[in-house]
Amino acid sequence: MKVEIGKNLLCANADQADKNRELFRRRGAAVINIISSPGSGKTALLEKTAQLMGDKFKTGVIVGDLYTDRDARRLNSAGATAVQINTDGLCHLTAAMVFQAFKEIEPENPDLLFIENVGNLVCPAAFDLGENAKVALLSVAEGTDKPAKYPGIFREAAATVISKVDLLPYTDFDLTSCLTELKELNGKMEVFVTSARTGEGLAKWCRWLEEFAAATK
Ligand SMILES: Nc1nc2c(ncn2[C@@H]2O[C@H](COP(=O)(O)OP(=O)(O)OP(=O)(O)O)[C@@H](O)[C@H]2O)c(=O)[nH]1
Ligand SMILES: [Mg+2]
Repeated sequence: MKVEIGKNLLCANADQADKNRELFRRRGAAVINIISSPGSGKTALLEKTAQLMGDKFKTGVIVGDLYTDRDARRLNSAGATAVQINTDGLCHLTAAMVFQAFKEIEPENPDLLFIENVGNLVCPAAFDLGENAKVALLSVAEGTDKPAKYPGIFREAAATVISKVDLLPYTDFDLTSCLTELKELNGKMEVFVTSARTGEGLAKWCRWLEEFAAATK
């Protein structure tokens, strides 16, 4: 019984995700679903991205958190158009939530739409939101072993952003071995080594986003 409920839930979500995908296509928005553990730096990366992409792209963000609108306020201050979803305890976003939130952002006609998922490396990977690509984020403070222990999202992601590399000297994170494990999990994936604090790696990340947006149109 439990399995059937789970299946129905995922099927209903998949149907709505297809509708979202078609809507995003018609509106000319390239959509990226960003997935990582809590606090690994999703909002910080998107704040910097919105500032760096500035004139080139209209950046929209749909941001999911269990509670508070703090991330949306941060992102709006950084120049993005951000809409907050509060899941009230749910550990991931669903396609229906994103559909509702997109209605608020649609009049702004974003060319690049990020969905910052709820901080969680596991459940969000199971829910298609209608995005064109998933991007995983992993901070150097979390430990080198995370891709091997939570492989699902890294296998699916078009790119992984390794964040907070300014903290490398203060951690035991082994960048070389992490890069090797990521390559083994998903040889096609782009990997960016970044710091939102120092700006390292962000120009390369933004170039990739530009190419991604152009290829998606
Ligand atoms: N040193 C350093 N700190 C960072 C960097 N990026 C983010 N932080 C800090 O890490 C903390 C969490 O960053 P957020 O951007 O809020 O992380 P998040 O993934 O959006 O968090 P949730 O939305 O709660 O899952 C904040 O105190 C940031 O200032 C970075 O590149 N270097
Ligand atoms: Mg955040």
